[in-house]
Amino acid sequence: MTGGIKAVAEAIKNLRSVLISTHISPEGDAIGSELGLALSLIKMGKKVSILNADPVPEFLRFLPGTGLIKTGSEIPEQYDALVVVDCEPERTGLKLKDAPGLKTINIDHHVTNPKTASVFWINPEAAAAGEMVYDLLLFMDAPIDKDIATNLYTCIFTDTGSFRYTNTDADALAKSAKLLSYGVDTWKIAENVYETKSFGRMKLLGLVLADMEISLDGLVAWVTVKEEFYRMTGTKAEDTDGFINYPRAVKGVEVAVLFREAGPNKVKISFRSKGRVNVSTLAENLGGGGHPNASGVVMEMSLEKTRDFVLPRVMEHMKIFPA
Ligand SMILES: [Mn+2]
Repeated sequence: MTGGIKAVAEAIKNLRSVLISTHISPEGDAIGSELGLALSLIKMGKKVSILNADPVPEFLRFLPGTGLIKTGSEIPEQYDALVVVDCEPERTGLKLKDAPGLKTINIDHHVTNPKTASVFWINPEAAAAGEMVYDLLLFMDAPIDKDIATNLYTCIFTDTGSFRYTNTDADALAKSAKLLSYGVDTWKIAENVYETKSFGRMKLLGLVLADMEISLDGLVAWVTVKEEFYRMTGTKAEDTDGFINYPRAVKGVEVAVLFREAGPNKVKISFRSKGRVNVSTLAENLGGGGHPNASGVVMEMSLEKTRDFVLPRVMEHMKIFPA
């Protein structure tokens, strides 16, 4: 195993054909990194395919090159290497065991990456995997044009939460600025990412927010998605994506909880912290897991019983953290 930008650049330079993939449930950084890399490698004369286990979310289909992305998990045989971006090879959902001899090259910014690829470059300092792809293309003196820059800018734009999260540093902004100089249409990206929600999703959000509750001390706010809400608004579970951000956005709230009914005796719970309370230990104590600021657990109980069981434990957990 070897690592670093130089090792990855050298490995990619020598490839004639490349298969690119990313994690299941891909978001902006995952798709943008794949496409930015793919479009540049194609310009270099390489044979490139992209294979993802899950389809491209609709709001990202405006990205240049999305037509190159195929959906499936069977790895075709004729490629020199598999390049995985924004996660480790194991999280692609591809049947890696069926291609044991395949060389893997990994570009990722997650500190949790297990470094299992043949060649890897892991940089947790990078705001997005797309920022790393940009560094790599510059390092390799590879082609960059408006389409490639549009993909890579979208990576940084989405993974920083539109330049709001703590990973928004001078580097991320400087590189975003350079990418914009290729003529990227920033409003087109923002509009597709943030202003293409369905009417039903907005009605669903209305139902969910109408019943938002908050603890007496104002530190914990929670929302509940009942299954009947989907029928009332013509929506699906995936339409609740991002709803947890609303209780967290309440002034004074440190921890937000989302209860989502997923069957008669099944509730999916998400926890989000503003940064001062570690919610990963909270989820672990309930049998789940996650990160310090974002975690979750699935409970096999009715919605009411789940809330009665979990909320006192959240309040108890808050006592560990001095105000
Ligand atoms: Mn990412």
